[in-house]
Amino acid sequence: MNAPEPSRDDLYVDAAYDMIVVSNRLPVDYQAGPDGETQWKSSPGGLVTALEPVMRTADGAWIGWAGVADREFEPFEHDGISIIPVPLSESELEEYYEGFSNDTLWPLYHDVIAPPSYHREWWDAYVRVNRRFAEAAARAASPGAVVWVQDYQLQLVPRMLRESRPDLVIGFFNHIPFPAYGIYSQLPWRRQVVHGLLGADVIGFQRAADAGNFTRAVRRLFGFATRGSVIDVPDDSGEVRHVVARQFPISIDSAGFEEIARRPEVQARAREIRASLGDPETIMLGVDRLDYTKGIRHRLKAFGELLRDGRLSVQQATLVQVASPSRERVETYRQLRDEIELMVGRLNGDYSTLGHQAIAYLHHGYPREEMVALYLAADVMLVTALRDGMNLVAKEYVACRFDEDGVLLLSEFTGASDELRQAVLVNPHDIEGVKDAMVEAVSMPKRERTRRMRALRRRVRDNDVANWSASFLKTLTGAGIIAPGVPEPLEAAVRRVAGAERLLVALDFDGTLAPLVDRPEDARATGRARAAVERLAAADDTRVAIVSGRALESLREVADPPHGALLSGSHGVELQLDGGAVTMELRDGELADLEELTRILDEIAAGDAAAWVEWKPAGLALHTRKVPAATASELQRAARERVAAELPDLTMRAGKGVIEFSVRPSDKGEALMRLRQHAGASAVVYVGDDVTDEDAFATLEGDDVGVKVGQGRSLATHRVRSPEDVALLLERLADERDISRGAPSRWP
Ligand code: GDG
Repeated sequence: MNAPEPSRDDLYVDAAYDMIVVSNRLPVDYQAGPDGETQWKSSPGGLVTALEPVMRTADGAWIGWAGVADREFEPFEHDGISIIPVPLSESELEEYYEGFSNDTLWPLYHDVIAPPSYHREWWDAYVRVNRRFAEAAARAASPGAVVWVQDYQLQLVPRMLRESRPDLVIGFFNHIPFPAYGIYSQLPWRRQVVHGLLGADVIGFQRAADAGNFTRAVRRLFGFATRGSVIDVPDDSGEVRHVVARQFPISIDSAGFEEIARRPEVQARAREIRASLGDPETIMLGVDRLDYTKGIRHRLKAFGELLRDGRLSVQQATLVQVASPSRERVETYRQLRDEIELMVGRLNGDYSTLGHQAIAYLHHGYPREEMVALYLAADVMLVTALRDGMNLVAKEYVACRFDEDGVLLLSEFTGASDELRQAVLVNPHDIEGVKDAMVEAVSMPKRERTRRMRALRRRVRDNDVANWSASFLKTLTGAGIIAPGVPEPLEAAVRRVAGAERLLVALDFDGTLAPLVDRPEDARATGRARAAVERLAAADDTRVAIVSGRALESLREVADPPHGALLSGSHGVELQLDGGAVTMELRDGELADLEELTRILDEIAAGDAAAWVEWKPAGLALHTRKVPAATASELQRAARERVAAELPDLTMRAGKGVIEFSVRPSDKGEALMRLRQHAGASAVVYVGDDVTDEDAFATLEGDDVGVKVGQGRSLATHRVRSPEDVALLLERLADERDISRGAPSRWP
């Protein structure tokens, strides 16, 4: 098959998302309803909050496991985000998740605080499950889409995806530490894992030290050249890809936490908590998943010794320890729970009085409001992790303390300690040091507390989770989160190009002038875009062209082009210039191919009532946008395979919910060059959202302006978010054009 871009010849797409997040767990929890029906509840974590705005504007999908084994769920939509569940069997849950992820990688990456177990069957399951996630992403991603893979459970996904979909932009973020090579090298599959990660374009870590450990592992295992955060990764053909590996410290929705903290009922609850603990002078708080990395034992030991030595008394200080249940089927975690509960029991037995408890131990999860009330009630927050990627609890405590009070005691072995330098920093292995730090925190004067908390708060406020995702995506795509409206650099480019003697404004239609809709016949340009296009088309020195993959006839119907507009349909096979429509004549062989293609696609489209075939002068398109995802993928695969076998010379294009075959290759780039020549244009503005618009962007030069609508890899130098913003851009262009030729502007 002759693909217009070699990298896309082997690609099939059944849904079409421009932005995909892949994580082990979905951001929703499955619940069986009262009558056994399926219900979904959001599980709002930091990651969801960070990515929600991006996902909504970018037509995003989230791929992950729904949290129940041996169940398959169809894709669905939840709160404006498309959710694509990936199934796991009970044995995969044991081997891939509890085994390899949580009993091999987790302890290894946390500096072998607990001994990692190495089992070959677990590794096999890890490979199998990673492949399943990669395949789901490959099926769902639109051409050139951005796929962002999360965390250590899915380290092989970037490479697997790159192999099946080289057109994608692939990011990976590791939420946990990456260990020094001396430790990492224990892993029997150390080469495969690093090779898997190197499939990404950008590999993000929490700390600079983690990124450094990773690049050193790359050098030791593969000998690839590295310069700062850039790694040169040669592919099979010897060509070099530049992979970026660097730190992007994650954060929290700090404004969201502060908002909860300011609610009167949450503050009342904080007072109630204090009173229920017998109004001690100081409340110390620990909040952790019950995990051996969190240093809960070290904290209890230090606190117990302070009580024993009489440096603190239970009237003075109570420790509240929330240990939320975690990984309870993994043996190390069961043992840890027993040990901690034994310690708490002993300490309470030894030191509690009837009126004052030494330790309030809570083995539950709590709603976020209750957590915030606890943060407000706590005079001292204890974060004593032995190793922690970041530790969000530390940042949450700081975000909640709008009263600029409270002391954060923070382990040097957390990622957070790189940023939160004004905390009381401790080495949790040094029990004497932790004891001294606890006493220092308890007795710290108010002025000192305020000074430190103010600085900490500034840090957390300035680097919140929205900044984190924006900076990662910016490194990944060069675009990041696209600002609403017309971004300033684009405004400047518009002002420049508006001075051109003869300007051609060439616009894609679907997804650019018109929002995408399920039924192509329903697509219409937004009112504002249409009005701006009319204004531009009315001027003598400006030509407007609409450049579409649609057949000319269908384009005329939906676009209702203004008088004098030039049109290009069927990816440049049909043109309507001033003398009327021109279609390339098909040769006999091409006509025969078209007939054969019609027969094949009609047969395939009969497989689902919602599938349909669109006729084009030099090809056919099979539309599956309204077909359920699983069937759509089958139909597209069938079309690809049969056409490849029976009509191997045809050109294939995959778009959003559509797969298209042409008997005559042509593209929007060629169309744009003919239009430019016809219009005698000295400069061009081209706006488009689809991968087929890339051919047009590739022809731009000099002061020409290329604008990509939405996310995804692009040759265009500017971006806007949506068709609504395209309308604003065209209005600005019409205004500037008026100004540059001295006509009165509509705006002062
Ligand atoms: C991994 C890395 C990295 C806890 N109990 C309850 C509850 N939580 C919330 C906390 C916090 C989150 O869970 C825990 O985040 P941490 O960062 O402290 O730790 P991990 O779970 O180990 O997370 C870590 C993180 O990924 C992000 O990249 O920072 O280093 O190990 O948000 O508030 N929340 C509620 N009830 C609870 O009982 N509502």
